[in-house]
Amino acid sequence: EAAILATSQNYPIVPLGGGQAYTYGTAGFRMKAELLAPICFRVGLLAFLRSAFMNSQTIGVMVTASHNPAPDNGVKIVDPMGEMLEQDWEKYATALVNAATDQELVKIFNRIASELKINLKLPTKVICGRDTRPSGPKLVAALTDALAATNTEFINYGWLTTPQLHYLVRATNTEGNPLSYGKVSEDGYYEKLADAFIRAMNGRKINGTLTVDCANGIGAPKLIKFLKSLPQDKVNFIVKVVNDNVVKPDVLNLNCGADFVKTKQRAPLSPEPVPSGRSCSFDGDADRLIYYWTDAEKRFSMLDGDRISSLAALFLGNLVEGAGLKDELRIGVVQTAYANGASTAYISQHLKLPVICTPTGVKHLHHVAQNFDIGIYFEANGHGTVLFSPDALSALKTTAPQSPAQKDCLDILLALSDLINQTVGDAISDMLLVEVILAHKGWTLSDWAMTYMDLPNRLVRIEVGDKDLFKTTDAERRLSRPQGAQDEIDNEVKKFKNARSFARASGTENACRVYAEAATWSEANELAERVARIIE
Ligand code: 16G
Ligand code: ZN
Repeated sequence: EAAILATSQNYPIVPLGGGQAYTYGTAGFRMKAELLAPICFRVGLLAFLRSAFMNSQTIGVMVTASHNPAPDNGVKIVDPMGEMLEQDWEKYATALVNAATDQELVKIFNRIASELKINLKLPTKVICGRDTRPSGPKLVAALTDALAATNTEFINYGWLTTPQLHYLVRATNTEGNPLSYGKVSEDGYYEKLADAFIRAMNGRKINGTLTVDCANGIGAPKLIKFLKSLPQDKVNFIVKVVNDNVVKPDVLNLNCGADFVKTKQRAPLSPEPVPSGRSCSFDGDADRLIYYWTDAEKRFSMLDGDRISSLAALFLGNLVEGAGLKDELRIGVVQTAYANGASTAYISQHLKLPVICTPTGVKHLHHVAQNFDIGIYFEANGHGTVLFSPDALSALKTTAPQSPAQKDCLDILLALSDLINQTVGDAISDMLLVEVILAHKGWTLSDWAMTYMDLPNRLVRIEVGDKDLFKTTDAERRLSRPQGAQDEIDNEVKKFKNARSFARASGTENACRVYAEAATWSEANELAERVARIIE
């Protein structure tokens, strides 16, 4: 306690004028990096409490601002199984961070400990990683000070992708037990992926070169390490890594990366696209993935998170059928309101799989996906993964194949359960999944795109005085506040064919977002603008 008080003096919290408070949002605390050191110090205190509360299990802390501009940064906590911090605890994070003085901080710290009956004498352990932002080391130093003040064992892994940190947290907590998630090292992560990738390929060949835009972020050095660890005699995977400049801080996420490609619906400004070449983009912390190509006439086509989700649903559904487990394993897909209506129709009507819609934010999708034996979840922005339940894993391991074809299906499914990150969306792992599926099907990106036609759509960002006036229900698809607004939206939607539109408050900035889709581009635009006028 004395140690916390003493160290805390070095990290005075900067009050956010106007009666505003810091909040642990969808992506932890995220803002201009200058404000973050005291927040990281306090998040360190919470990580200590969480580790003690979870009976000495290891907790993760990731310092990143993902796809946001280079001057921003952020910090979030990872729970023992590699999942996002349990939602019930977000309020404790918010309470600690908003304590006005050092004394009040200690008071809140003690109050949380006694409220949750946390034994503060237990050994505790925290591991951390950070992206390539230059503000990272200072923020990790603040975290280190908090962990020293609480006598917490601490490993700083330095540069990691967000999903690598999630991997390491789970691997640390399962080390030496039958549910071991893999070796507790960055190399262990590459080994696990490389081995699973080769098994999942099952001798198939990959066509042509894949160009990977790494958003000038952490994905670049990590992807290069992965490729070095891949035995080239076992799989011919030719990758060209571009936008890999992690030395010049201001180019991070600038005119490139998954968020740029998805929101601008265009290829990165550089390099010049190879006509009809296969490309994909990661975001700044390598947990999002978007595929695309540009044809000889310079027409751009994109395959986003909804496309990855429906591709995975198609492939996994066929494998489960081939493995003879169709009646045993429940496959389902989880999306948000942003999912293109054509993808929802394809999955539910054509693939005949259940689709559930949840509010935005990975934590919501992840928890719903866990209710399936094979739960596929992706946000349209390219963040997502596929979760295998313990029942699914044991069925795959214990089913005795009656034919070589059935054995192949079982083997490939098991390989995919190792290849696909079970903790969080992972651009490297998801990219390998897509490459496996395309290789098995012998598909180009345009074959993949032909599975269905996306509905034209438009997303608009609207500055509002107070976004908290906007409240939603029905997984963010309807506004419950302000009163009457939803009726007005319904009224506009009615005037268009195949149309859908919704408005929601952003969870990451003080703005509202309006999404609209309709039968044609001009109608989607028109509808988005009309709904935007209702919100303004
Ligand atoms: C966060 C979420 C992302 C979501 C985005 C929505 C995580 C790890 N990240 O970045 O999944 O799509 O917020 O932002 O959950 P918005 O609320 O500003 O639209
Ligand atoms: Zn990200």
